[in-house]
Amino acid sequence: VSAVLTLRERFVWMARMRAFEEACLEGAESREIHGELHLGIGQEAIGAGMVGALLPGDAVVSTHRNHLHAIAKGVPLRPLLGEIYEREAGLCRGRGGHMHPFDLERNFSATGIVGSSLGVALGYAYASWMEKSGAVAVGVTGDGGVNTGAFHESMNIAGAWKLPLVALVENNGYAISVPMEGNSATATVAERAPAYAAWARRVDGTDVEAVAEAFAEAVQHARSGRGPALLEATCYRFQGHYEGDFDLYRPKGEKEAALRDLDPLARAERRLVVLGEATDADLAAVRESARAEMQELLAEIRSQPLPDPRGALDYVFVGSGG
Ligand SMILES: Cc1ncc(C[n+]2csc(CCOP(=O)(O)OP(=O)(O)O)c2C)c(N)n1
Repeated sequence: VSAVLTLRERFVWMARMRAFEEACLEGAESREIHGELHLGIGQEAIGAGMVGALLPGDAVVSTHRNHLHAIAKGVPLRPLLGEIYEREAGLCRGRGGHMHPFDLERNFSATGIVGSSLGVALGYAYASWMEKSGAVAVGVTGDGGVNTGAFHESMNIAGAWKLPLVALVENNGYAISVPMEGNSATATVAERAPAYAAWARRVDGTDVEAVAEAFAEAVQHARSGRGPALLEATCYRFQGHYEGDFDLYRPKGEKEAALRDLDPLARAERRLVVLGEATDADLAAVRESARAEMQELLAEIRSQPLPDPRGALDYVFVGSGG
């Protein structure tokens, strides 16, 4: 179905994803980006693990923390970053912003309503079944989102009707400040799968090869008509919940340990060096070139105009503007 990527190729994707997120971080610090900004730094192995597994007709519906999934689905970086920087030339002409990138051509969307990505993805999955298109819908959510009614309802119907839905759960340990054990009746999300007649796997979401393998299998299962797949990928969120979060809820030393052991880029680098597939200098050059690419893009976007405030409602409602 999909071209299999090498570890080195996936590392390049992760480096570009990290640099993309850092380019966004810059906009939060300079206050060029308004509102809450949720970054996926630390979660790049999930985004990069998705690359290559989906067909153009497949859909991805993401969350408030959506940039890496958009990149994985093939949304071009220029309009994506332009949208996050609220530019008229952005993906949604600057009206959606960071939380609501929407790309009809690439079947990518996101919602800030926690858990509801699953319901939207379920709609795509139902359409695929009705039209016999063979398309799969991926609904992304977090360890918090899986406790919403929308998640249970969507998974149940997908199981009952054997719809091609993949629930991709990024378990980064916290829902804002609440750890998984504070709001989940089960220790893992994957163990809920039998209640939905779903295929399930729990994978180390900081190991890009493990994610790639498990995600491809989840997609294949959903596409085969055997019902939904539930893939739980564990990881660690290195930034605050959003940029501006006081970040006072983590036990002492936890983040430092995670930075040492669970950084997906560092993990891939160590493996590439051990396998003799890259040197430290090669890998540093990959990171540097990703940073240069994003800085160049950012400079271009900064020179672009913001939308005219008089057009704030254009393109927002059917028949308004455009
Ligand atoms: C229905 C709904 N309730 C509450 C919120 C506020 N909120 C935004 S993000 C978030 C936590 C989400 O946690 P999780 O699903 O684990 O995703 P993460 O932020 O860790 O990626 C909450 C409660 C919301 N956006 N939507």
